[in-house]
Amino acid sequence: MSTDFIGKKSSAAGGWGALKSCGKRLLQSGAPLSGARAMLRANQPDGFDCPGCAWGDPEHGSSFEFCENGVKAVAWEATEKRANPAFFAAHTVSELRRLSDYELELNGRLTHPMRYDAASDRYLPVAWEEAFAEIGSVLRGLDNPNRAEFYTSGRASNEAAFLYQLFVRLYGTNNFPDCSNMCHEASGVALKQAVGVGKGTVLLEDFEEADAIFVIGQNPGTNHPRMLGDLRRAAMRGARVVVFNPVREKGLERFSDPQDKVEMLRGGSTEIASHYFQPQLGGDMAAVRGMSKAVFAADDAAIAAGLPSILDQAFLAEHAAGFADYRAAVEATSWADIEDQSGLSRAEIEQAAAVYINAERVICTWAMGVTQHVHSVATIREIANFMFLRGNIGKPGAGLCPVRGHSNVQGDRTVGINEKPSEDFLAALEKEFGFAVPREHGHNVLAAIGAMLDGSAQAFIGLGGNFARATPDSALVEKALRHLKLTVHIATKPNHSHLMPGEIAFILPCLGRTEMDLNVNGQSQLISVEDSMSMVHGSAGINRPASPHLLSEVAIIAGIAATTVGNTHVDWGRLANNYDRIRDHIEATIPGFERYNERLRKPRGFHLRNSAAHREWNTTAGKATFSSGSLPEETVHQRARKGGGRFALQTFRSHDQYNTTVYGLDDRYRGVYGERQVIFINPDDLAALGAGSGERVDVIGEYNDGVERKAADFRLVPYDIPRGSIAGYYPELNVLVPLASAGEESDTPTSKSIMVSLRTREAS
Ligand SMILES: Nc1nc2c(c(=O)[nH]1)N[C@H]1C(S)=C(S)[C@@H](COP(=O)(O)OP(=O)(O)OC[C@H]3O[C@@H](n4cnc5c(=O)[nH]c(N)nc54)[C@H](O)[C@@H]3O)O[C@H]1N2
Ligand SMILES: Nc1nc2c(c(=O)[nH]1)N[C@H]1C(S)=C(S)[C@@H](COP(=O)(O)OP(=O)(O)OC[C@H]3O[C@@H](n4cnc5c(=O)[nH]c(N)nc54)[C@H](O)[C@@H]3O)O[C@H]1N2
Ligand SMILES: [Mo]
Repeated sequence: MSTDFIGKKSSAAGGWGALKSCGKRLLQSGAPLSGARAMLRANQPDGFDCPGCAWGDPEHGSSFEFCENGVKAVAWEATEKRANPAFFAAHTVSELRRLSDYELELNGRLTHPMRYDAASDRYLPVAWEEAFAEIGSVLRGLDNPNRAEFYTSGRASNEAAFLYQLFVRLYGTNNFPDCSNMCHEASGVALKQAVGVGKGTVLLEDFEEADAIFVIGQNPGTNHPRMLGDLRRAAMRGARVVVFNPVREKGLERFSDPQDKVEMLRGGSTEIASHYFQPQLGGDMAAVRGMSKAVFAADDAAIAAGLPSILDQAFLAEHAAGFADYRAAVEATSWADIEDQSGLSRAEIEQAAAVYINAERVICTWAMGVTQHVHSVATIREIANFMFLRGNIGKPGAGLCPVRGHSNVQGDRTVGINEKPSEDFLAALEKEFGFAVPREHGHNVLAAIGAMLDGSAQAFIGLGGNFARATPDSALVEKALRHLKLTVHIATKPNHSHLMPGEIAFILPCLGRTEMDLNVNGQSQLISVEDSMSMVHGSAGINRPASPHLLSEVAIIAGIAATTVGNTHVDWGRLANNYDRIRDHIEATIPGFERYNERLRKPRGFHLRNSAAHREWNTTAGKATFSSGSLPEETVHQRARKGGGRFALQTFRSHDQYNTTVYGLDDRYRGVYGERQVIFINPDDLAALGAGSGERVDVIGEYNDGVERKAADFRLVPYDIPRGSIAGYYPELNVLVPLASAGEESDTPTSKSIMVSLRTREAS
């Protein structure tokens, strides 16, 4: 394979490049001073939780961990630019729709509540009270509460999310489409089945004790940069880091820590991955099963040689269910099938298994490269199976670690954002607030889109996020939103979802995480969030609000709730005025939040107990439960390979974006500058296409539902990625993600398994 890949030309991840990029972003945000000041207080005991990713915060070392992309997230919010009424007066909504996501958000922070005026095709300022009254009146007027969809994006605090779900359930529905439906849903579903709790089982401290860390389908260098610090420390003390990723991601190869002065001055860097395997898209279940097969073979050999078993027999006997069936399923899977589906050779898989066997304590982390496929739930079950073999759960230095996306997506779920709530939780709500809670399951993201498309949904309320751009088949979703009777977006910056107004439409501007949240008496309010390690901690902004007209998310929800459901069961204003009272209700209804208000104010907050980490199994079998299904019949890569010039496409993030928020047009680690319309492709595939590097193509959707899907004019970039698999950026490629393709049991759009073909521009 050719070695002249763009990604390999530049040096290690992090380092001076990271510092340079931060400086640039701070200057561009127009807020170098408040941005820099704010940055110093991110993830500090007395500061705010970083609005970037959901990686945990260290206990020791008081200095905050430098994170390039955390700085960008903070600076982006602390911008001095304003999307104020003058901005909206100067542009019709149709004009604004022609801007890219990047150009749109560059206009800065929203300052006033705005209402859409169809006659002038513009958003005009509106008084808060008027907005609340009209929203309440439309919602009250719907003939059925299930006709409204209440979306949540994972930045909302525990307090805002709890109040939101309380309001929505009082209103009468469980329609909670949530960003996690597009994200880690499969992890929640699979882990619940396997270990009885849909969350990760490790703490940050476990990374200090692990002998091996498997990182599957995740790009922490860009998306969880602080995790690189933990991986680097692990690598430096000799732990093995085993990566499975079709793409050679630089942050996983070498990392130069901007906080390490010696490393910075010497221009040095630390090798992160001791082993880097490049499976085909969707090939991870086969790869993991292959490792289990190698573990069983090694175990047989050990026993034949009169040596002790290499399996954790005590764990299997005492804690596990379904082991014999799993072993039989693995034995029934041939190496030929494993190699074919994973795209890895038996030798490579055996090498990875050897690392596992030689480690006493193993952590496995994963993210979107695992969760956004058709077979994600089965794959995560397989990861759990593999980890059970040597008891790698519920002991120090070992465990399962789905690395969450949005900074509070996990917390939002914990406090009740769930379209299929548990009976225990509903009963607790009923008892605490004295109203009849709706029991009927509600809509997730795909069901909500379905309801909007078939006309049964009439209202959409978005607590943050960019629903229209983050979801699949963006063209269809746009149409669906515009047919609604009511659209309401609670947001910090303008985005494309706001430009698809329903008949009555509002944009309601809220405070960001970095800003001081003062109640009507001028007292500062604290919010709280939960990270990927189930640590719950407080967060208080320090910046002056972007506009005096902003309200907190909590206050906005309380305002809508009061006009929609009234104050009989809940005194919304009283709760909005003191978040401690909201937390008292959380404590009364959700296990694990005892003495919430007190413990929240401890420097690092508190840990929500994870039963599986204590080897208590709340599963049907009451044990750590093996699954024993067969491998997927066919993955997207296997189907694409059958001919017709088709490829398996994944959509991932560049280094300069936060989901649909595009900070800049560079992707430094992958060597792409000033553009986002690119497709990464193996050089041999490029040659086979008869195309040169830099050639422009249209990407054509090949999903078999008769819908024409096309993303026009993308530049081909040769890259270190297996033949047949290609990659490009989300959200530009969301027009190609079919609504009809969803994960089995998770219903997650399959953003990493898209079948496409490439058409050179002349031919189109
Ligand atoms: N700076 C920044 N931070 C973020 C975000 C952001 O956009 N910007 N987004 C946040 C959110 S919401 C989330 S969910 C996380 C996302 O964090 P990630 O999951 O790291 O996000 P992606 O960029 O989608 O990267 C997926 C990785 O999986 C690999 N991959 C794709 N398909 C496969 C496969 O089939 N098998 C394997 N083994 N690997 C595969 C890709 O090559 C890529 O390296 O990050 C969070 N943090
Ligand atoms: N093709 C493809 N599609 C994907 C993915 C993929 O990998 N590929 N990833 C999926 C994943 S993992 C996720 S999580 C979703 C993300 O989906 P969303 O969470 O819906 O999208 P974001 O881009 O994070 O939302 C950005 C907007 O949130 C608003 N915002 C920012 N901060 C705040 C705040 O503090 N409060 C409020 N109220 N609003 C705020 C701003 O107005 C900003 O424009 O996208 C999914 N879609
Ligand atoms: Mo996410």
